[in-house]
Amino acid sequence: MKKHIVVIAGDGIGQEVTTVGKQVLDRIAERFGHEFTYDEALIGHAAIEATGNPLPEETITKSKQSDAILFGAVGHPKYDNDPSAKVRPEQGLLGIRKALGLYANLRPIKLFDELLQASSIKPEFLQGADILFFRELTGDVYFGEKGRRDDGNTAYDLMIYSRYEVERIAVKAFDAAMTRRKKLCSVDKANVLESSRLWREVVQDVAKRYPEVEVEHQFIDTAAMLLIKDPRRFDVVVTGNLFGDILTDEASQIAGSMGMLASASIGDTTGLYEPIHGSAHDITGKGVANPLASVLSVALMLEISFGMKAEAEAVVDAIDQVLKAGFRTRDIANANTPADLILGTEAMGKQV
Ligand code: GGG
Repeated sequence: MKKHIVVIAGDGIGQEVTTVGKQVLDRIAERFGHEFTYDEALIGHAAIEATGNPLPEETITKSKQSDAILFGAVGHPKYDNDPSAKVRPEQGLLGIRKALGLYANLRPIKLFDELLQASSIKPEFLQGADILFFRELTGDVYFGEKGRRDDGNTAYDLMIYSRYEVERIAVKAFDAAMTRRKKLCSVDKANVLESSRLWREVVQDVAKRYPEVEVEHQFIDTAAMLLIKDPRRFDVVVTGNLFGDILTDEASQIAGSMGMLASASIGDTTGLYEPIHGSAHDITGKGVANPLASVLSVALMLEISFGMKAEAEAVVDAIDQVLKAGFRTRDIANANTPADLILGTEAMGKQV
């Protein structure tokens, strides 16, 4: 099969980890007889530096014309200490999701057996945990009206959802639940927020079409607690943009590290595949970033966008074998890991 992939490495460790992701794609092409061609495009701080715009038009055009997007990360510390900056790297990521209609963000929480000890959670509460998050990606406070009033002394971000937006992500989540353990947890804050009351109402409506799926509704605060207390109770979790952003960072600790969590953003057009981690400028250029989230994102791309299930399994199996052989990047190593098995980004990529 021939596929054209746009690589948008972005900022910080985005460059390092997508390089490994691309190497894994090349290896898959070689092993399975495919032809993958690539193009590169700018986003985030890198794009601001080059063009003044965090999401150049060319990046959108190239992305729309591709079969899939391999994405790295966006962000730069200089903006964190400058809250008044009008142009920010993150606008690139939010903008491309909106421009491509990528409303569903799938975040699988996969715990490799070998990493049971790497997790912050006790192994006895963890073994067998397997959760698929659906984070809504193009609505909520991220896209609602925002601004300042009272001479800048009052700020607001409107939390807004329409029935249509909730319904389409709910359908995706229910469809996925039907292929898994047929359990779905919808997370909201319906005891306080009107947008959450609509969210719950719509999920309840959609649930009627899926009588085989066992549905529960949890408030975000309870869900955050249950995720640590009893992660195995969850199968598919569907939630809004803000709650999903926060909850999946928390859930990454089930998998041992943020560096292990991949994501697929899907919707109306080309799928975008990226690690859930950000640009991590504290370790940029040191060659120590964990590339496995990027590699797992490649596995999602192969399966979801290209329908290459065997190829995706080969990638996940390769990671499994590398971990079984004892290799670790430093974020998933512990005090007992022999120093010669702690690898940098490039070396870990080569092992995979
Ligand atoms: N690879 C994910 C990434 O770059 N995250 C940084 C970021 O801006 N995240 C905001 C979001 O995911 O909504």
